[in-house]
Amino acid sequence: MIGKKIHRLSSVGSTNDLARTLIASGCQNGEVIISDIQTAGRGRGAKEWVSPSGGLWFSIILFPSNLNADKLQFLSLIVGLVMSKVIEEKTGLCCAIRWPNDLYLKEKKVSGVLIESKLRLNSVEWLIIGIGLNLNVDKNLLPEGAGSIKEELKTEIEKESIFSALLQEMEKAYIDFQENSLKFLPEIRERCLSLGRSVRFEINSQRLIGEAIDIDEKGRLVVEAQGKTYHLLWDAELL
Ligand code: BT5
Repeated sequence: MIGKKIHRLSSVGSTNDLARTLIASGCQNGEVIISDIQTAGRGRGAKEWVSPSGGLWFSIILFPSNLNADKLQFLSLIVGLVMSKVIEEKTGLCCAIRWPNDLYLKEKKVSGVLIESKLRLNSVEWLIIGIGLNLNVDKNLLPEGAGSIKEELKTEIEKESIFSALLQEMEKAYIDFQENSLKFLPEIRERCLSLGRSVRFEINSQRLIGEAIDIDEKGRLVVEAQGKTYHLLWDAELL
């Protein structure tokens, strides 16, 4: 189902934006948009996602039949898990999940996930999973703090084989996720670099420093700070 129809472009503003246009004009469950470059790639909020040539920039459109909005937070972590496992299988590199939506390779961000959705009451009418992976990207084209798979391996990886493996594994994980999202939790915890680390975060306009101790069954980051326990939602910003 995922990737049965793939829209391939050499350039687009944002694959997530094009996905929205396709949804508005009528498209099928599982359609995918991939582009060689994005001229207006987006992260969360108003943040820019730098998307030069060599990267893997794509979006998956899904129309879930019965998905509660509360589960979306978890989906972002599952996408990170799938990415981490496919990259490891194809390249031998072990990327860690940085809660809630990043992949890190040796302290450098190599991937980000942007999930956007439309809700009807508390159920998800559609969702777009936007994925960016700095695969064969030159370091000098990336922002400070970013890394790429190519820079680490000192060689290029065939993009198409990673892309098709990601679509395949994403489909399997999405089916499992709808049945039982909790089965992914142990592996997510294992690969999550945020756990056991000190985190700075903002809550109710207050800046706090605490220790991330767990990811709960809703995908929230559990942090202890100043004798209290906080369960952070995915729009929380780790500072
Ligand atoms: C993300 O946002 O990490 C989600 C990125 C999702 C990108 C995909 S590409 C396909 C689809 N179409 C889109 O338009 N978007 C999705 P966030 O957690 O808000 O992180 C954004 C921050 O990451 C920026 O403020 C930069 O600091 C940093 N950044 C920007 N470009 C980067 C890159 N290529 N690699 C690593 N870090 C980057």
